[in-house]
Amino acid sequence: MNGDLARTANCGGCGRIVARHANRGGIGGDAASPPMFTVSSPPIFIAKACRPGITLLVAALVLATVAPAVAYEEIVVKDGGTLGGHVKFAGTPPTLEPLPVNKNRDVCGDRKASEALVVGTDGGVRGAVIFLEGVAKGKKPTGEVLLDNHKCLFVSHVTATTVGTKARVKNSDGILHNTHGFLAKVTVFNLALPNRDQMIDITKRLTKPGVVRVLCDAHPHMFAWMIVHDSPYVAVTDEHGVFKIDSIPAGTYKVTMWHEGFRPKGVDKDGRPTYDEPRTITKDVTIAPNGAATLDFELR
Ligand SMILES: [Cu+2]
Repeated sequence: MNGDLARTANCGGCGRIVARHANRGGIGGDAASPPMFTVSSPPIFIAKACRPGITLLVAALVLATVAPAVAYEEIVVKDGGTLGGHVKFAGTPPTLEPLPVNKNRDVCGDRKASEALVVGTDGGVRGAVIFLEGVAKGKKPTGEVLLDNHKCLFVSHVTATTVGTKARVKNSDGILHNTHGFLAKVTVFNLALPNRDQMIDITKRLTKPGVVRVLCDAHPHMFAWMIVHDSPYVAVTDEHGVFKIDSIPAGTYKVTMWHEGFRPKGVDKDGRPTYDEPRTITKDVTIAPNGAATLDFELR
């Protein structure tokens, strides 16, 4: 869904002005990763000329009056609040079949547990992503993401980062992994990692927010998700389903929980396990200055 929403309007018969809403916050987009949220920036008007002089002037005037899309701005957050909570599974979670390993069984073993749904004994769901939508100004991103090919699994199965924040892929195994990331259907990185402890920086590949589906081209049982957000207000739940996001400027926000699909649908032509679509739940929350808000989500 990285395509623009476009509409057209007549311009006195002399041409067309096309209004495009640049989509700067789209996460997901097709069958592989359905729409998750959309932040529409102000429309950008493009003149399509039949009389270039006039239409270009119109375009210039319109552009001068429309604010451009605003990038995330780092500020010192005064009296920021926190948002915490749980993601719990409602009812009895399905038991997922282990995934057969197609090669390198001497290193990987014969099968691996599916991590599409990981529910603890307390009902907490690991690997759900929580994010605040539309935060234009706020804290500086901290930390970095390291996606490790470790014992023929991606560690961690779900990671979250911010556009521009350092992110790397590592191979801790002594066999070839080929880490392949897709944003919708577009490849954003495709890395052959033949050597143990090899590391490749992908920071500059993650230029757009969205859900990056990560596969290993060598091992169909290996898959992961990397959520690239447009602000650092994003967190992944731990093994108890707990999350916490801090230094939030006071205000009211939409908060979305994302979780990958986990109801098995079979395997694709390469033998990769397939599951149903990811889920999202969006709620509103108000963060008071120095406040501590709580939001819980239920997955079912
Ligand atoms: Cu692999």
